[in-house]
Amino acid sequence: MPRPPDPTARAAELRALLRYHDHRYHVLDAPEVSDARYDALKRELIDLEAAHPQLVTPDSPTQRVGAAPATQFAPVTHRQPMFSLDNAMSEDELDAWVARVERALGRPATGFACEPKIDGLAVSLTYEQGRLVLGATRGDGAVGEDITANLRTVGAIPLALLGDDLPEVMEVRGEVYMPLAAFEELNRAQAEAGERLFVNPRNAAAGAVRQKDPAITAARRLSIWVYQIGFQQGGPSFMSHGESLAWLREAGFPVNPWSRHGDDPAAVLAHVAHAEAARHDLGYQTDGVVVKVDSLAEQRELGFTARSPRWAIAYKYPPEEETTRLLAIEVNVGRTGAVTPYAVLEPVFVGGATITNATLHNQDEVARKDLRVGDTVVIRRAGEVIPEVVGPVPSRRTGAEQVWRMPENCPFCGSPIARKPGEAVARCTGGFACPSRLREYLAHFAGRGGMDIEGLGYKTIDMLLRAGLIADPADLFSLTKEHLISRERWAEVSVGNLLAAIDAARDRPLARLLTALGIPLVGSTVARLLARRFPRLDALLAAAEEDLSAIEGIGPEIARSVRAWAEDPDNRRLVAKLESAGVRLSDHPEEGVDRAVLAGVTLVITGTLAGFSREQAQAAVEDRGGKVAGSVSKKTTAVVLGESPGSKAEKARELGVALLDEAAFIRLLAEGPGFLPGTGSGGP
Ligand code: JCF
Repeated sequence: MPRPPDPTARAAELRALLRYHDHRYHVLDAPEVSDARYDALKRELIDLEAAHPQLVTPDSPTQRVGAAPATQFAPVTHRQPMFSLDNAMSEDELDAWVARVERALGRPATGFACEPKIDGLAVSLTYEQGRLVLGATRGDGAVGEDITANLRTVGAIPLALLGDDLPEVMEVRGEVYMPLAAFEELNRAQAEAGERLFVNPRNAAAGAVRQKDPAITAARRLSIWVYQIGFQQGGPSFMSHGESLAWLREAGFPVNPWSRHGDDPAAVLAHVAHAEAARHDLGYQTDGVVVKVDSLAEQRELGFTARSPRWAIAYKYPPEEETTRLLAIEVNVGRTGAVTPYAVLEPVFVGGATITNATLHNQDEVARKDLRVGDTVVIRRAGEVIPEVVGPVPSRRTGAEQVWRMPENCPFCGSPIARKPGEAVARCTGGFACPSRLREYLAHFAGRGGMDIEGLGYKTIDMLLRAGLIADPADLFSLTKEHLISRERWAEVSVGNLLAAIDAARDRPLARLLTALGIPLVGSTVARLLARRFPRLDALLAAAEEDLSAIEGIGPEIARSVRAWAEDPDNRRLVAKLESAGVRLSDHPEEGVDRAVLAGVTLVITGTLAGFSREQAQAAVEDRGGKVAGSVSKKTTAVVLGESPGSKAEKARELGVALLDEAAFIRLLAEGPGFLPGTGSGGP
C-alpha cells in the first residue's frame, strides 16, 4: 500500500499544480484540466491547509479571498508616477506624433511597439522577491489606493512569479477589465435581483475593484492585461519594451497577444487597422491602440512632458454610431423641478454598451434636431461619453412620425409646466408636492456633497415616499422609530442606524447645508465661499446682491440666483422648518476659524501628509482665505512637503520658494505667514 504523502510536500505540490493550471487558464487561455479536476485539487489543498494551518503560505492559491472587508482604502504613493497617455484622435495626429518623436531624437525611431488599449482600470502591482505585496489603483497618478486584498482575488494576477532571475522589487502596471461575457452575466443577475444595471464593463470593473469586501470582487470575474514595468530593483535588464513584455509573459503575467512590433509608421498603421477590424471579437473592450517607441534607450532620450511620456501615444478609435428607432420622448423632473426630455430608444448596442435611453437636454434641442417620435435616429457614443442622439434620418420617414411637444402638465404630479422667458429649461411648478422632484431633491440633500446622510439612498427614499412619511426634506428630521420599524426589511438595527445618521446631519457645517439646499449655481465650492463670508444662513439669505457679488469668486449671476432662491416663499418655509427641526443654520465659532489668516497666501502641497488628506489640507487653507495651487511658480508663497514629495520640491528649490514640513504647515494654519522668511513686516 502506498504511504500517504508527507503533507508539507503534498501542499507544495498542490500549490504548484494550481498555479500551473491558473496560468494555463488565465494567461495562456489553454486549460489542460476540467473545472471539476481543478476544483478537486483546490479542495484537497484547502482541506490539507485546514488540517495543518502551519502549511498555509500567503501566496497559496487558497489565499486569494482572505482579507476582511476594508473600511477604507489606504493611500499609496507610487514609486514612479503613473502617467496617462496623450491621445491621437486620427491617423494625422498619429503621424504628427511620429514626426515629433523623430524631431526630438534627431532621427527616426528604430521601431514601435503596438498593443490594444484596454478600456479598464489602470493598476499597479508590486512584487518583492517574486511575491505580490501591493496592488494599487492609479488614483491621480501620484497617489492611488491600496486595493491589494481585492486584486488578490483576480485569478489572472499571479500571487507568485515564475522563473529564477526575479527582481528584488518590481512594480508592474496593467489594465484590470471585466470580460464582456462576465459583464453580461453580471447585468443579467442584477436585473433579476431588481438591482441597477452597470452601464458598461469599465464601470462594472471599477466598482468591483473598489468593493469593501474582497469576496464581492472575487465574484465579479475580473481579468488583467499587463503592459508595463514601472519601478524595478534587481533582476533582468531590458533593451526594448517588447523584451520586457516577453519577460513578463514568462514570469506568468497575462500580456496581450495582440501586442506587435512595427518597424516603421506604415507597419504601425497596418496593425492599427488590423486591431480595429478585430476589436469586437476580442471578448473585452478596447478603445484604441497604444503605440510606444520600442527601444528603452530612445524612450529615455525622449522622456516625459508634465503629463505624459513623449515616447507613447494612445490612438483612439473614432466614435461609433448606430441607428435605431426613437420609440418615445418622455420627461424627467429633477431636483430643481427642471423638466428634461429624454429619448426612449429601441435597444441598440453601440460603443460597447446597450443603449435604451439618451437625454435630449431640453425642448429647444428636440426642435433644433427636428426629432419626431417614430424616427430612425443616429446614436453616437465616443468612449466614456454618454450616448448622444445625433439626429434623425429623414430619408427613413414614413409620414407617421409625430412632432413632440413639451407636455403642459407634469406627468408626475399634474401641476402646470412653466418656462420663464429667456430660459432654456421648463420647470414643474408643483414644488415638493411633485413626487419626482421631491425624490431627486432628497437624494441630493442627503447625498455626499450635501448633508451626507448615510444609508439614505434612492431605495430608502422610495420607501419613505411610498409610505407617505415625508412631504418635504425637513420631514426627514421628524421621523421616529415608530414610523419605520417593521416596514419591509427594516428592523431595530437598520432603523437605529438611519435615525442616528439623520440626527448627525443636524450638525453639518453651513457650507454643506447650503450645498444640500440645491440653490441653482451653488455647488460645494461656491457654498464654502458664501459660508466663509456669511457664517449664518439668515444673514446670507438677507444679503443684497451687491454684498454677495462682492465676495471673491462670486459673480452677479450666482448672486442673483441666491437672491431669487431666498425670496421664494417655498424656500423660506423650508428654512424655517429645518430650523424648528433642530438643524443648525450657522457655523460654530471653532468652524469660524480666522478666515483671513492666510489671505494672499498661495501654497502648493506635494507628497502625503500624515494628518490631512489632500482635500482636508486644501479645505484648511481655503477656510483661512488662502489658495492651493497645482504647480509651483514665483507667486507661490510656500511648498508644503509631505512624505515622498514629487518634482515640485525641486522646482521650489530652483525658484527659492520656502519649503515647509507638516509641523510648519500646522503652524502656518494657526498663525499665518508672519514667521516665514521674506514675508515678515519690513522684510524684503
Ligand atoms: O491598455 C491601456 N489602457 C494602456 C494604458 C496600455 C498601455 O500600454 C499604457 C497605458 C498607460 C500608460 N502604457 C502607459 C505607459
